[in-house]
Amino acid sequence: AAMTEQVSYSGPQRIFSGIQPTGNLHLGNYLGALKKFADLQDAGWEGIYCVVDLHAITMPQPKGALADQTRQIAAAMMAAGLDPDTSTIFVQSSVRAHTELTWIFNCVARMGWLEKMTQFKDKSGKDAERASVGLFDYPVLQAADILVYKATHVPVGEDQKQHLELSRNVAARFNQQYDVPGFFPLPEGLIEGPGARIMSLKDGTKKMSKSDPAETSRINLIDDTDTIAKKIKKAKTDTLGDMPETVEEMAPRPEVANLVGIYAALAGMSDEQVLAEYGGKGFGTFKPALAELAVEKLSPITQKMRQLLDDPAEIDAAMAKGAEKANAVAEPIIEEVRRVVGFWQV
Ligand code: AQP
Repeated sequence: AAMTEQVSYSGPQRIFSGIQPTGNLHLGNYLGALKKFADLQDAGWEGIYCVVDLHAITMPQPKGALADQTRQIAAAMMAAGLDPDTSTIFVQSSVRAHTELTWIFNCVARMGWLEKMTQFKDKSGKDAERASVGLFDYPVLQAADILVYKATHVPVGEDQKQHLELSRNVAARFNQQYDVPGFFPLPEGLIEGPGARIMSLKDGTKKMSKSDPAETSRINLIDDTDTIAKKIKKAKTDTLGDMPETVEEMAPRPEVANLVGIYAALAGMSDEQVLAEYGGKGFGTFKPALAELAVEKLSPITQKMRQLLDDPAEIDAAMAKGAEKANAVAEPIIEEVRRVVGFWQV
């Protein structure tokens, strides 16, 4: 279980979150992360949003692709509604404090904590001996990302719950080990809500993921209207008949629950409300309605993304400004950390 503390952090509330520049963004990334970021910004939260390219290199990336992939994620963040003047949007590798704090946290985190991480087990597969040390250390870098800004809240999808708990443990242990109660906040997830766990369109028990080899398992943000409609039409359901009438009836039907959840998240409705409208109807009615809704919600974002990428000067200027703003927050904090650790002061 995550540690708790006697003295709690009393600094300002602040959000941090990141997205890796690896492959195409999908509906899960949008609903679990991007859409939440924009909603939180609009609700008045101070937010720091990062394209985490240091995380991306924990797995091999195609030669020369990293900068373009980074620009795509930056474009997606902006297209989803993050405003570089209101929020801080930047590229992780342009703020050196992330890597410096990672090293210090490497000496705070315990091997046993990292060995429990299921994402490492999943991603390293059967050949864990050949995985990069970086992949193993990924959650420590993530803790540094959050805490180098003393961020208190982290909007992410449910797959990141375990990593977030590790961040809390690192923060608590640092505070304890260096006898600085309340120095780092113990960051809390903002995970709940529709869209926290979007599943594969082909298997309702597996999360929708960039790395799934089956293209039809996910809806990409850059998919055109026809492709989105086709993928939804072909999405797996089951042989248990028409749409369920209640949430209880839906419980043993993971594929159906996923489609209803997607509808709910896109429409800003609850599952109950979706079932009140579509319960008892056939999938021949529900799927086209879902496809239409997905296109309606995603196409303005896709369009804006394409427009930004056609003339990347705006993105690049935003990232430069974001790096400056992020550095301005991180530098004084890493300075404090150096003092707390007791390094030589020049
Ligand atoms: N299926 C999902 N449902 C809800 N949220 C999701 N996220 C990812 N998948 C889902 C959230 O998206 C954010 C960005 O995550 P990332 O950049 O770490 O992307 P990822 O985890 O590499 O994306 P994938 O598709 O999950 O990649 P692979 O295939 O590598 O596993 C995070 O907030 C994440 O929770």
